[in-house]
Amino acid sequence: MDARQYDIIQGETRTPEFLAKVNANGRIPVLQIDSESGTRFLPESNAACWYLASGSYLIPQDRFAQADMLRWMFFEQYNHEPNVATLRFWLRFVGEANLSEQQRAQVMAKRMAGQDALALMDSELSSRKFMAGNVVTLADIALFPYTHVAEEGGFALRDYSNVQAWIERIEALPKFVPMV
Ligand SMILES: N[C@@H](CCC(=O)N[C@@H](CS)C(=O)NCC(=O)O)C(=O)O
Repeated sequence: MDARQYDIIQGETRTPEFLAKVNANGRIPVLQIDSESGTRFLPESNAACWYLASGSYLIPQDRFAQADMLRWMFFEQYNHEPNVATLRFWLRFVGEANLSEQQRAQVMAKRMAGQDALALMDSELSSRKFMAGNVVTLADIALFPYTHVAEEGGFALRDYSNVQAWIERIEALPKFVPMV
């Protein structure tokens, strides 16, 4: 699978061409699907993950288990990513000194909401191995990336020992591929 990088700091996802052809929402990641009937683009990371994992062991068959897994994927989008990932982006890539006044005003609220999200994960992970049960699912795939680098956004992972153990469990999975 080939990957194309876009520089979001330079606004490469906001060009008229990107908006018209790839994602009218101006954001990455976007999965490009080429088939005989043409090329289609699928924005939204969790939609792309669902497409790729469809039919695999990463999506439980049981109706409740599947919905419960989706619950954690919605949590990732609503409670986790906008706080944990956004703060990391602001602090690590934009730089604290370069934040706009509007961004600066949101830092404290995002820090508290991000801590709440990590604390909820930590308490849920006290009774099971993975986010949606004792087997790995797409919910873990959705939540792992920004959780394991949360320190880069100023979150102290040592405060969440069950989350730390879960990170180690995921990194020990046979087909785990580290992010570069
Ligand atoms: N809900 C979306 C979030 C996508 C998103 O916010 N992407 C950011 C980078 S992580 C982006 O492309 N920002 C560029 C911009 O807003 O111009 C997903 O999970 O795919």
